[in-house]
Amino acid sequence: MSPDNRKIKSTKKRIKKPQKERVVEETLVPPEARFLLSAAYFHELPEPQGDEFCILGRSNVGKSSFVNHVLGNTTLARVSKKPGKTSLANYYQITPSMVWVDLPGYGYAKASRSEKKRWSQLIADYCEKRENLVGAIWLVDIRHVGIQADLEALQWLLEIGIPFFPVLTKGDKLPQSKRAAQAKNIATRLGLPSNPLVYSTQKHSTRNQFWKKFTEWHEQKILPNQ
Ligand SMILES: Nc1nc2c(ncn2[C@@H]2O[C@H](COP(=O)(O)OP(=O)(O)OP(=O)(O)O)[C@@H](O)[C@H]2O)c(=O)[nH]1
Ligand SMILES: [Mg+2]
Repeated sequence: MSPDNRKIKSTKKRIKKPQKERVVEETLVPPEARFLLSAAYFHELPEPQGDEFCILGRSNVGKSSFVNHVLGNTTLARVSKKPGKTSLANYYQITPSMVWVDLPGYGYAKASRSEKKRWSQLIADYCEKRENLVGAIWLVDIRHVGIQADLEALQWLLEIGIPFFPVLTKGDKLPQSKRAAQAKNIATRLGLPSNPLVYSTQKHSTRNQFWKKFTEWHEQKILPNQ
């Protein structure tokens, strides 16, 4: 083999096959939210300012965990394994023009009678009378379809005409292979026009998906419940 031939051979070795194009998902940085205040009664709510969204759902469905995860800050809301942890309307400034309110959960039977009464009054007053309420982020546990308390909440949301953005929580508690079918099943059972977003605090990609869909919804490009 001549020296020239050797050179050609080694050059050939260095030529790499073109790499397959990899789709890298864009990571959205969540807004830097901060806790504002807590209110136990409607008359304690702050002056309306900006667009307000509430986080609504059964007790223990994962509302406060969702707030922390989707905003990338575990110090914002208090979370507990036991239902009934959030007993006040907790206000968070999300952007200069947007506020979220983490509400107590509905459907918790074991709270005292007076507490249950105050919670349901607070939720009802808030959703029915709050003038700058733009919509509810409505959380439903992906494993529990058609629980009476959720069906009643849905009926009520429709009656009072609050736009709502449905989110299925605890997605990781179902095998991946069953999640999409369950989302479809829930959409059918609840009469939703599209499959709700499946969320999991164990999966960072769901945060991205939420912000993408929620922003579209907020900008009124897509209304998930209409
Ligand atoms: N595996 C899993 N657990 C979750 C998820 N979201 C919430 N949890 C758990 O569910 C439990 C209840 O969560 P919270 O966020 O306190 O629920 P909540 O709806 O705010 O409850 P209340 O304040 O009592 O109305 C906690 O043990 C959380 O760790 C999730 O996506 N996956
Ligand atoms: Mg809570």
